[in-house]
Amino acid sequence: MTESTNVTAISEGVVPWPEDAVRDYVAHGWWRGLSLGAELWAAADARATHVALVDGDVRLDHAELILRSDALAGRLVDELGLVRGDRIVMQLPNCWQFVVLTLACLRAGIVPVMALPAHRQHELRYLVEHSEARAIAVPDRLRGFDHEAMAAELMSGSATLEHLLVVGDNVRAGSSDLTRLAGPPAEPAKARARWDNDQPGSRDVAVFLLSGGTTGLPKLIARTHDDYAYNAHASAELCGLGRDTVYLVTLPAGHNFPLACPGILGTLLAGGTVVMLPSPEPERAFAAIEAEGVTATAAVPAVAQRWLLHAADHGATQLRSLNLLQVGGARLADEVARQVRPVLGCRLQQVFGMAEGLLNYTRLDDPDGVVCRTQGRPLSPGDEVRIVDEFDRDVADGTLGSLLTRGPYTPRGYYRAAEQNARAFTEDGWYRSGDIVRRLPDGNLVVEGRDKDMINRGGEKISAEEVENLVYRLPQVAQVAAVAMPDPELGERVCLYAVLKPGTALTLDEIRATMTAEGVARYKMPDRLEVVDEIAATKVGKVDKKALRADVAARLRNP
Ligand code: OOB
Repeated sequence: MTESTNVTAISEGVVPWPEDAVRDYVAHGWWRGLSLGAELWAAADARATHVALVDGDVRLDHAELILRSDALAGRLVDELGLVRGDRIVMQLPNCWQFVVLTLACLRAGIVPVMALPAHRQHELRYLVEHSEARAIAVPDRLRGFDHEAMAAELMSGSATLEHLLVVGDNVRAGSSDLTRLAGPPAEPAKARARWDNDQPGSRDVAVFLLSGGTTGLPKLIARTHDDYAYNAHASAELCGLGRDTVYLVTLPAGHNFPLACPGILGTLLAGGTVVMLPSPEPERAFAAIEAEGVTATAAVPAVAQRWLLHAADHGATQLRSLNLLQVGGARLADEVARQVRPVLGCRLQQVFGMAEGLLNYTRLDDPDGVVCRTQGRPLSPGDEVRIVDEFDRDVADGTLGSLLTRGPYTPRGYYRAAEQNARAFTEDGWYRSGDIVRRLPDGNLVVEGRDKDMINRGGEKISAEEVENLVYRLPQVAQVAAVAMPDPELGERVCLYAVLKPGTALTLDEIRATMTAEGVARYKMPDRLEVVDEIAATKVGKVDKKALRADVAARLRNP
């Protein structure tokens, strides 16, 4: 690490890019040697009195947003004793405090671990342990669930957690009131000067994203300031974001897509306005689009479909300001893609991305055939993509193969995961995305399937292995396999095949009850159970998931 003077050591457990790649990324100007904070603050200074962030009645202009973030950064250090490099597990819904806390972390070099609101003890305990987090940020209650109590319980069993930051009206004794901590500073000039003179290094870890997960437990992806700033900048440029952009967040804000593709960070870097809404429920989303003059937003296919249905019934006049609907996270059916422009009256962009890095976008000026039938092409000229057969040999364009990738915003390994890295990355640093794709002559990719053991439930990724490990805890289970079954709304849901021990019985409800008692996120719950005498195996004796997927699809067709 020699190029920039503003560099501190990459922390232990983070796989660095090799020196020659770094030189290349710097030489092309993709890596700018700046912290994300420095970039965001410069953008905000140029747009001081323009609205930056809207959440219900709360409206912060760019100057106020960065001032509060500076103040919060100071309080995290002074009042909580956090230091650069510490981690905070973030489990906040889409609210203004999410943005202020994220910016505060970027500014102080504290690393947010982006959990999802749907996570429960099972997931959060692991994230806290693996990241050795010293703090966790949660809402008090959300959708009837007491996150504050859950986090307090986690804290009592954790060797590292010391601080519980809570967003809510009645923050309990022992918790820190994040809304207060994120309030305006008493001495604005001081709050800011402190960080202007003390920034994290550009090669330092900026955020930990969660992998979609194909192994038992989710992996952490260390995204650095250089790489994540480029991710957000280049995406904002490709998507034509600018000062007039009003970007609506309805997907969970900690997910890479709404966070930085171009999402919250890309919009703020462009000097635009971010509107936070807790859910993509069409009635509220349409009303927010109309009220705030939203110009761009991101959805998963299941949400796009709900919006199309809602617009078919209620019209789309509320969407007049909307120019761009990005859809990604799971495969968008061509028929659904074709309806977007006529029914919603806005442009569609398909996004095929991953928290691990590589982003593919259809371009704003692509013809309808490309926008409706492909998942786009890589964002950066620095993105390297190979499509290979089972022996890692390149296949010809038009032929199906597995996608491998490297590039300026695709890290070369997961955090503290040597064993998984040996499987998920080639020796020369290519990430095995596990997606089966086809490259068209014009360079656009079509996602045709996957060879990773994951279930994509409406964009929420579920590791089959994780579900299987949980089900194996039930004493009745001799063998179990989790596979995707087709679902008209969500694309896929979880189906279990189980062989039971002689003389025992088991129902889907019992499995779900056990998983709930273990504190597993609800989206991972199986929706169907097939008790069988034997589970199909391949020639080499592995569970034949392809056969099981075909079996459940056939059962659904002929019930
Ligand atoms: C996004 O990120 P993750 O990390 O939740 O999931 C990545 C995986 C991909 O490997 C692929 O299997 C699937 O999700 N996927 C798609 C897709 N977009 C993602 N499969 C088919 N078509 C698409 N358009 O999902 C993500 C991250 C950034 C931007 C957008 C999505």
